[in-house]
Amino acid sequence: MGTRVRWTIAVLAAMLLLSACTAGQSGSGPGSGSAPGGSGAAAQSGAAGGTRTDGKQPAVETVLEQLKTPWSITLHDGTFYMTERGGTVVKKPPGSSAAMERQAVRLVKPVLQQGEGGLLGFVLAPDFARSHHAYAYHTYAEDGETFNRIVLLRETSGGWEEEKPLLERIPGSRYHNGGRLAIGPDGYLYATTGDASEESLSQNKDSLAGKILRLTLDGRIPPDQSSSYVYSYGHRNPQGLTWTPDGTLYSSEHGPSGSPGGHDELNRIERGNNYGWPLVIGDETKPDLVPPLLHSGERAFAPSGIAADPSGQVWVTALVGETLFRYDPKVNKLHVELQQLGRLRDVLVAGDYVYVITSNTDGRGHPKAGDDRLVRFKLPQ
Ligand SMILES: [Ca+2]
Repeated sequence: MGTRVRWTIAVLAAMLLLSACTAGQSGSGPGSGSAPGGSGAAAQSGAAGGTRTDGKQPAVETVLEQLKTPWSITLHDGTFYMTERGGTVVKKPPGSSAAMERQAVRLVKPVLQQGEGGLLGFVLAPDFARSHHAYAYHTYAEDGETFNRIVLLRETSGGWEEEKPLLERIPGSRYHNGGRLAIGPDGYLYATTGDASEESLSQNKDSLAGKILRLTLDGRIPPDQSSSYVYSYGHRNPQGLTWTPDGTLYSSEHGPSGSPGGHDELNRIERGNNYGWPLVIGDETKPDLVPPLLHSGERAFAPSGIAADPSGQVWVTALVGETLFRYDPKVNKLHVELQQLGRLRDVLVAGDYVYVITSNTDGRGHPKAGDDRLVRFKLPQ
């Protein structure tokens, strides 16, 4: 490795450390965001972290400003729907003259916005144009405890109404609520859940915590999945889900807090697999535990939303890392594509553009005028 390349990686590591320090707690929970280390894993993560070789940033346009801790982006026929963690949905119809609307979400059990919890994942139903249905994942309090639930919503002229709950009492906490929803190519609803700060739950297949769940669109266990919603387990705090055009499912996941910290992961998800938390991290192996495709070594970049593009590249947002990465499955590497916007929460690829939302108003960032923002840039050819 040439001196210049080593230096570039050292600068990147220093930037990430600075981000971690100034941002306080990472998206991974208390105390995460450890110093870059010199271990073999960290050396690997230098390759994983990467940097742009051309030093350029894409030309970024702001689509919307003044979002309040946005969490997920969806798009239907040119209209954006973005959840805000406090419990609202921002709707922006197409056209520069169309005003954005902040929609109320009326739920039977109110959103609990605390720590990393709140109104999180949101996905429109495949028949949304006809049914006006969407699915949402949110934190709530019950019996003095914190949980998460997945609900079916319907859009009305007055905002969103809960139609029915699909799955409740998913363990929750101030930290590690997971929360991403996506509908797979198989037509089922997938959800990521965190370990709710109780590590042992991730290995307990009877618990809904620390899992990727799969359910029918009306909330039942899929007929091909024996007797459980659990699709994969051994996760800590996964927050990204996407499928590449070949049908491969990827998920991003926050690694441990404290020491050793970092070890954020990108995983290839297959049904029934055990992804290791809390038995192993990083390059550690044990029989029947599936290692990540790559991990961040002792640095934390706290990956959140991910999205595949038509060519099979996977775009990965990072909160602490304040970077949009592009993962190239052919070489199993992350490439830095976009920085300088602060914390990034979710990404969407649609048409010729990559859309990203920032998360600088979440209490761990440094909001600039206009934050939080939805921005876009041209998908590289
Ligand atoms: Ca793992």
